[in-house]
Amino acid sequence: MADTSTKPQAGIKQVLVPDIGDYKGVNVIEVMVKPGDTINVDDTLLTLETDKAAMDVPSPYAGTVKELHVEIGDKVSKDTLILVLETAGDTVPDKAPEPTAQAAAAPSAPSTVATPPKPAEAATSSGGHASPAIRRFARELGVDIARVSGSGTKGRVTKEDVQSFVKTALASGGTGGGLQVADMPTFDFAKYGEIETLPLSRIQKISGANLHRNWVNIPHVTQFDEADITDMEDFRKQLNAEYASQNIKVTPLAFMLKAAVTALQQFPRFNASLSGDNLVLKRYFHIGVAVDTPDGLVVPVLRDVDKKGVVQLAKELSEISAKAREKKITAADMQGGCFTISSLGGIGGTAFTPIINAPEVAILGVSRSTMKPVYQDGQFVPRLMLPLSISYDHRVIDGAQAARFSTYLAQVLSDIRRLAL
Ligand code: CAO
Repeated sequence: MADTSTKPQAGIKQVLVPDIGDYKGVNVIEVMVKPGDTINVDDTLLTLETDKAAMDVPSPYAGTVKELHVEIGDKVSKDTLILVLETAGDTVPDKAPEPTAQAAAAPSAPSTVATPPKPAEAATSSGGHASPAIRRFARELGVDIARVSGSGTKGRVTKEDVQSFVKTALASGGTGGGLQVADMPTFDFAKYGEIETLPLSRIQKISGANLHRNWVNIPHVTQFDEADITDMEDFRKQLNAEYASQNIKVTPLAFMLKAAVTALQQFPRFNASLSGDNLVLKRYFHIGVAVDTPDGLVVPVLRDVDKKGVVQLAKELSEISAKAREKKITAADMQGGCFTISSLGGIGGTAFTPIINAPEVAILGVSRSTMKPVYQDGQFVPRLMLPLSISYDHRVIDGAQAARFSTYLAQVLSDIRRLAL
C-alpha cells in the first residue's frame, strides 16, 4: 500500500496557510493564482505581510486551482484554507509548505525560509518595496525593482507595476531614457521627536511641481559674474530723491530689467523657446519677476520692458509685487514671459542657482551688492559689486555665449549709458 504521507495521489487537495510562526491575522497582499490556473510545486500562491516583513506561500502540490478562498486584504492565520487544488498525479513529491520571507526593502536578497522578521524600518522606508515573488518576477525580466513605483498598499510594487514599468521602458525604446527613478521613501519623523505638519499652499503645490519639472527636464548650467554698480547706485539714489514726492521708489531691480532687455537684444538666443526641433526667437521683451509672497513664489510678467523707462518700470514693479502679495495676481499676469529675473538682493546672499522658468531658456539671479576692493589702475579702490547668476538651458545656449551674455550684462550695469545704445 502506498505511503500517502510522502507520495500524493491524483485528486482534490486543500492547501492551507502553513506555520507562519507566532503571527495571526496576517494581511494577504498579493494573490498570484486564480481558479483554472495550472501550477507547479513551489509556485507562489500568495504573499502575506506582517508589519515587519513579507513572505510568500508556495504551493506544496502541482495541479489545477479549482477554488480560491482568499483575496487581497483578507487576514489569515495558520491553517486558513487558501485554495482547493486538483492534483495532477502521483509523480509530484509531496512536501510541507514553508513560507519564504524577506525584508521588503532588501532589493536583491534571495528568498529564504521564514526567519524572525527584520525591523520595520527596513520593510517600510525604502523604494522597491515588494514581495519575494514580485522581486523574482522582476529579476526574471531584468528589472531593477528599486526603479519601479509601487501602486499597492503602502507603496508596495505589484506584478502590474513591474509589467507597466517594462511596457514604458519598451515604449521609450528600451534605451533607459525617461526618468525611471524610484519614488522618494516616506518616513515616520514622529518616531524621532516632536513634529508639526503644515499643508503646502496651493501656490507651493503648483510652483513646486513646475520647478521640479523644469529642474529635471532642462540641462541647467549657471554662469556667475559681478557687475560694478557704483555709478548706477549713485544715479539710483539721485532718482529716488527726485521721485520721492511721487512716492516712487527705484530699486536696483528696475535697472536690472532694462539691462537684461539690452542684453537679450544683443543675444537673441536668450530671448527664445525650444519648440520641437525649432528655436522660436521672440521679438518682444516681456520679463517675469520672481516675487516672494507669504503663500509662496509667483512670477508676474512686466510687458514690453524695452519700451519703458526705469522709473516707469519701478512703478510697475511695486504695483505688481503688491498685487502678488495681496493674492490678486491672475493667471494672465503670469503668462507670456521671455526671461525671468529672480532678485534676492534685498535679502542677502552672494550667489545662487535659479531654476529656469520654462519655456524660457534663461534666468537671471541677483544677489546682494557689497563694497569690495577692486584693483584698478595700479591700486585697490572700493567699488559696489553686484553678484549675477545666470542659469541657462544648455541645449540652446553654449557656455561661451553665456559668458558673453553675462559679461555684456555686467558692462551695461557698470555703465548705464549703454542702456541708451
Ligand atoms: N543689492 C543690495 N540691495 C538691494 C538689492 C541688491 N541686489 N536689491 C534690492 N536691494 C535693496 C533695495 O534697494 C531696498 O533697499 P531700501 O529699502 O534701503 O531702499 C531693499 O533691498 C528691499 O528691496 P525690495 O526687495 O523691496 O525691492 P526689489 O525691487 O529689489 O525686489 C521683489 C522686489 C518683488 C523682487 C522682491 O521683494 C522679492 O520678492 N524678492 C524675492 C524673489 C525671490 O523669492 N526669488 C527667489 C526665487 S527662487 O529662485
